[in-house]
Amino acid sequence: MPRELNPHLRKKLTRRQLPSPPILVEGILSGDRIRLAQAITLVESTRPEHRQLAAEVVEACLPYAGRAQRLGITGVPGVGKSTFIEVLGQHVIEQGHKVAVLAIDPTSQLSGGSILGDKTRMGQLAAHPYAFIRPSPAGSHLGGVAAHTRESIILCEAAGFDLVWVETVGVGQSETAVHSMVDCFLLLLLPGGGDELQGIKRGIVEMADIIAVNKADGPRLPLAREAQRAYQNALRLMPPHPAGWKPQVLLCSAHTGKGISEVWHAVAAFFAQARASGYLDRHRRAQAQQWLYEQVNHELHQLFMSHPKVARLWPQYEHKVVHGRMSALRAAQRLVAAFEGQFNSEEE
Ligand SMILES: Nc1nc2c(ncn2[C@@H]2O[C@H](COP(=O)(O)OP(=O)(O)OP(=O)(O)O)[C@@H](O)[C@H]2O)c(=O)[nH]1
Ligand SMILES: [Mg+2]
Repeated sequence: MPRELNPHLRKKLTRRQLPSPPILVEGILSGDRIRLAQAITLVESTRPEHRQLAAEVVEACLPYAGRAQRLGITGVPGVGKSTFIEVLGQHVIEQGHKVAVLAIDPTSQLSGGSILGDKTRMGQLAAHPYAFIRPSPAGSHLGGVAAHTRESIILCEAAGFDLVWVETVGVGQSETAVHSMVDCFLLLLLPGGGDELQGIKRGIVEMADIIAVNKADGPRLPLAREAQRAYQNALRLMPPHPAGWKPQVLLCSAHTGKGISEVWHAVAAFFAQARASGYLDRHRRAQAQQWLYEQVNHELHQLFMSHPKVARLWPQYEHKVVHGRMSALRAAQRLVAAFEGQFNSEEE
């Protein structure tokens, strides 16, 4: 395996020698992609000393962030997300945009995942000076994904990317997290089949602002049209969109490039409507509130679990709860009391 393509190796190498926050911030603001990548590594780090430095970098970048269009792109494995992003990315760069792609990879923790494939499938885009592609492991904690991806979005915006795309695999819970940090949510579907056959969760369709049936080429075209009709009908039954937007179902082929510019038109139309209706601002404010809430949850959770007394008592209480000798409610109350220093008994 070529060394430079394995992001885990790269991460291990760079993590030890990350530059200081002022150097990172200066680099980010001047559009230096290496500094941006290093800052994201810092933001994703779980080491407590890194959290403080990460907060400093994010804080310094915040005044320069917020102006990008934030687009979530989701779809089941194999639907063609990477291929689609490669093509759409080049399309928007030709129009003068700069695009950052944050790909959340749920498989990467175990196996190195599809990152390797993505890097090669998005080869041209990855090499373009106006593009930045960053695969990130989904991590073990969902709050973590949300928090770190939000921070990474801010860093990308401060680095001058006017388009930030967050890619997820549409099978798990991380879509809800991603939905809470993007302005527009694009769902890629396969030709034919309903939700069950496609393996996507119902809620994900409801979150979509734009649906594109990919692989609408060759013998699959009739099936793609069928899927388009089915989802157009399904969307009619959904409650009205808060932006007054009519979610669209389009056809495209990342292979031939057909329909790709229409998808981009739909994204532009969505942003025009979202801005005009005031939805964009409202949505972002609500997201910021949620961010604070999640961040506090996350920090408290970390603090709680790393508290020495909690760590010591946890196995005892877990054992009792697992064997039905204590309710989870009572055990939780005891652990919280221990955390607050109000409960000293180590055994009962
Ligand atoms: N016929 C056809 N094939 C496509 C199209 N888009 C992608 N593919 C093929 O579908 C396969 C999967 O594409 P990817 O872009 O890797 O899909 P992905 O959604 O990124 O997959 P994961 O990263 O595993 O989640 C590849 O073999 C692509 O060449 C398309 O529009 N038409
Ligand atoms: Mg992919």
